[in-house]
Amino acid sequence: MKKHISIIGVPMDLGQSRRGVDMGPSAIRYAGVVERLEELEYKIHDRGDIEIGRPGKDEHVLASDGNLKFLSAVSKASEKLASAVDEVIEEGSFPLVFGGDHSIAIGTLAGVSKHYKNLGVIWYDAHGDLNTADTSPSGNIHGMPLAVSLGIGHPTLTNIAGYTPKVKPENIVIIGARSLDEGERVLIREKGIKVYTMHEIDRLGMTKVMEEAIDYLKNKTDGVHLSLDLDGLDPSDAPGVGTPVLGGISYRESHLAMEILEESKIITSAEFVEVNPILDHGNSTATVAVALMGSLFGEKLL
Ligand code: 6HN
Ligand code: MN
Ligand code: MN
Ligand code: MN
Repeated sequence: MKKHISIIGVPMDLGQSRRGVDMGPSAIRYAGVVERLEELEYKIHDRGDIEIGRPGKDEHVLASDGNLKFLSAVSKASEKLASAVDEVIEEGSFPLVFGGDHSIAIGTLAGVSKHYKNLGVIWYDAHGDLNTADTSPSGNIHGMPLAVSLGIGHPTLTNIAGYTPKVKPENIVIIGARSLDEGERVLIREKGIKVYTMHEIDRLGMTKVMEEAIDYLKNKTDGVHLSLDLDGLDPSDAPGVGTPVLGGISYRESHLAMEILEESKIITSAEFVEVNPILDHGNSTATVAVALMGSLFGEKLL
């Protein structure tokens, strides 16, 4: 019997400051994701896009809560996304979410986590996304979703889907970090969050990093969500992102990471975020995202 994947697009750009990332889901579809995954042993159900409310002309100010830009629009979209993801899991299908900026992980994790006692999270990203309104240098909610999922942050965000927290610090692995704000460093130390920075990736190699990450999560979790921010990759391989950071993970290393995850069979949900076709060279970043999904779902050359 074919396994089922359900695609949910989230054209969200209000979690950060550079317009265009709302077109990420279209760019990823245009890069041929459905056809690519259909080649594998999967039946694909594309549920289309979540509707994102557009804030009115004056609402930038109204919708801001101190240092949280567009709090109300982001919260509303997160609730809708959480319900959609919840439904997909109820149906026995694999949720595959396309961003949109990384603030959407708040909704994805809210929908996923209620189905697991001990959800693991692999956060593949140049950033920690562990800010709160108090520590954020930007007020952009896309820099906060991992903190929010730990139950740290504005209650409107931490209580999406009516419960908190979504994930325990000991069930998180961050991979690819090379840009952390001071408050994020403090939180990582305080909570003992496992982080493979670029230093460990260079030093140990991606194979060892992934094997360690899988060993770390395997026995203590009953499901693992992959949250892959395309800016985890080096900007030379993934230029179409809003907050690029030099010195990132290569396409080859990422491809290998996805293959190792596929072999481990631990991944139970996934999202690919921050593809911004306006900032891209051609549609290369969406194309990379689709190639990585191919590897994650078992594409083999021979
Ligand atoms: N992302 N740490 C910076 C901030 O504004 O909080 C950058 C966050 C980037 C978030 O790429 O998903
Ligand atoms: Mn991110
Ligand atoms: Mn990032
Ligand atoms: Mn390297």
